[in-house]
Amino acid sequence: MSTRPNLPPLRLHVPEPKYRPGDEADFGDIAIPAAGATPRPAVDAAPAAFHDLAYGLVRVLDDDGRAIGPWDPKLSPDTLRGILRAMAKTRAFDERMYRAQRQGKTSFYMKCTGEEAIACAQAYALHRDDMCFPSYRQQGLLIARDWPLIDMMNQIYSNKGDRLGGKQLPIMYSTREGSFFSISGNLATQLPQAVGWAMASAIKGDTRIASTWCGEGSTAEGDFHSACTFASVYRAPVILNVVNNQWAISSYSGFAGAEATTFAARAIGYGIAGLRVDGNDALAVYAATEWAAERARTNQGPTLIEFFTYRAEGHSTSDDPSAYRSAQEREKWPLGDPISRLKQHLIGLGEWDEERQAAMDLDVANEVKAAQKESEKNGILGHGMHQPMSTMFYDVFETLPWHLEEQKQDMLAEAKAAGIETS
Ligand SMILES: Cc1ncc(C[n+]2csc(CCOP(=O)(O)OP(=O)(O)O)c2C)c(N)n1
Repeated sequence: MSTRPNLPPLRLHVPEPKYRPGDEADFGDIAIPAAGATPRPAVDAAPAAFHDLAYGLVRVLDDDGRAIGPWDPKLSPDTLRGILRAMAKTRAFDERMYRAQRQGKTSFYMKCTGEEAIACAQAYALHRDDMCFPSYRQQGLLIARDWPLIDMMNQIYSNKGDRLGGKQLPIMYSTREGSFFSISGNLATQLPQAVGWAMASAIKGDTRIASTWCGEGSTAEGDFHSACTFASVYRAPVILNVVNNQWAISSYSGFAGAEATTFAARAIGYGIAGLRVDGNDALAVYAATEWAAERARTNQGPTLIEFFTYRAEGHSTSDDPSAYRSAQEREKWPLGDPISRLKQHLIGLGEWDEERQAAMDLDVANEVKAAQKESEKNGILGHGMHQPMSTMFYDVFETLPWHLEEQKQDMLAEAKAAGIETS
């Protein structure tokens, strides 16, 4: 160590979350602009016009659930009810699959509680064939697109109905027909892939755009930088969504850079349009996505949207958040719950009431329960083999090479000698 007595010693700054288990949480210092206060620029505005938006917060629903300001997407009551239902169904699905993991029927599950507005309202704002490159926390996209729940559950159970042949960790869905790109466990890899897909769409003169999602923690990956650079340089028709739910497992957002700036503000340096949006406000989520989609569809280039939200539950079934954050944070979160807020809005319009809400909740719970019953007929964890053992060798390459064929034969011979069932 070399020290000069006339200079102050250097100190490393290590970010520390404000609240730890047992602390009283208080989010009073988070700047929350009033609903309706943020301007809505034209979709062809130059990225330089987005400076304030990248540090502000687009909000439509006020504290009383009224929609106000230039970002109000003016959706029909039917569309609002559709989004509400998709969110409720996503929550019911999460509850049920979480319980299935606790019952030992599957090895793993991840909920998106508190973040339902992001995937569900976005699914409504995108076209059905726009290509989605999600992270593992956008199950709401499939649910809002009415993808069969039983198909999702088959994947979670790795059973004989699993279209992925039991090869993937539960919740890593892949449905080409649902325009839902294969989820990968490696964080942020989907970002440059989405940009490349969008570039290909533009090269071919196609009309479809791409949309991709990652958590704020994942923005620290190098792939985030590659994606932004390519998206900006080639004006790729892509929406880059950063879901800032404040936590990356036990690391708070400060470790990904939130102490110094916003995630939306990263857009400025890349010359990309950047919006920062209330992620628990389904109308703001819809409006921002519709705006960004319109921008992409008219060749104005990419948009980076930060959705400011809160991960209300544990990171996954393998996580216990009470070990690293204050249990009070969820109830103190200033942007509330996305489902309650949209429900309140619809009631205020005279288009909904508590009775209909209760009936809808019961209905979606029954729908999820019925799908679960059907899916479990295809098998659950611990109830024997659901896929032929040789499945593991297929699709490593398009055709099975000789050395994998040899391994497969060896495996089958050993299994037979040991009396193990192989299909
Ligand atoms: C490249 C890579 N590094 C680390 C991990 C382990 N890991 C899985 S999820 C996660 C946290 C991600 O947090 P964030 O991006 O904020 O998304 P969130 O889970 O909050 O939705 C980590 C570190 C991984 N899957 N891939």
